[in-house]
Amino acid sequence: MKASCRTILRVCAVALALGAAAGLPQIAAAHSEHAMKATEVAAAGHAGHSQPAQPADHSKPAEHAKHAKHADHAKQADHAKQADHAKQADHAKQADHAKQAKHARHADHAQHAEHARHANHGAPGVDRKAEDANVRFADVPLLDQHSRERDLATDVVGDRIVVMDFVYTSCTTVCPVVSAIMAEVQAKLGERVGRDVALVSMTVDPVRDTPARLREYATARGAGAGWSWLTGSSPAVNETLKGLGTWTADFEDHPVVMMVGDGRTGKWTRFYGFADPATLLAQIESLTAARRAQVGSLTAAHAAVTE
Ligand SMILES: [Cu+2]
Repeated sequence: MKASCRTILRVCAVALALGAAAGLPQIAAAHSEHAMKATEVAAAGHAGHSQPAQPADHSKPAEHAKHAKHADHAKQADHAKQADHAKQADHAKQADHAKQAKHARHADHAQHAEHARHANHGAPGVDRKAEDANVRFADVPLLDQHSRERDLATDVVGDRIVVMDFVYTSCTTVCPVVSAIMAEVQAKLGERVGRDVALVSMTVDPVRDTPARLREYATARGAGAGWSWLTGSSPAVNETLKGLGTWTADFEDHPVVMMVGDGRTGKWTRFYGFADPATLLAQIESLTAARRAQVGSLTAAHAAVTE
């Protein structure tokens, strides 16, 4: 994940600052180290300032020199202020990325859920980074982690509720976090996985991600039977990704996106960034409730007809 890794690393500094603001101890420690350095620099500056740079005779040129110095200081202060503003603007712009970087730095399984929750400030089900998605299932054969040929629309999705992510196994930054989110969703759903809910991980790197490689990756992440890992020929995978609206020219710069949808109703939602597992579960619950309401109204209609 070269390009996006670079992006992620570039914003690590921002993540540090945000971490300090959030009170994360180790990040705050790093931050205070910066503060110490700043103090040292300031002290050095003051030391320079108090050095007997001014001649003792208070001649006019010396006064000018003093003024010039003060003007310089003022300029520097201004610069410092502006730099701060620029930094803050940057922070605002890259806040999302910074969050992602923070997550990537804490790919640890146990910490993960907590961090995923930090990524979304809203209550479960309220995610500003969610949007309705128009989904088209490409009519191409895919392969799952057991090398079985699968049709995404009929074999994998069918009439199930589906949670889908987009990963590649050699990604060391973002994808492990996404997979951990999926693993938590799997754990929370329990026996529903493989029954009315399907979990799907689509590779974005079909060249390297063979079924065997996906199987190994899936096993390492505790993927159960209801969690499909899909690859295929490059054209097939690319067509599939384009249909789902998640294709990028450079797969290493793939967006961090997960989808939740209902194969029965065709209602799909995209979640950008590291989705809170609770948000994904809330979406599944909402789709499940909509199904129940549908069944309820059909039953009522049937009762009315047969009355
Ligand atoms: Cu990745």
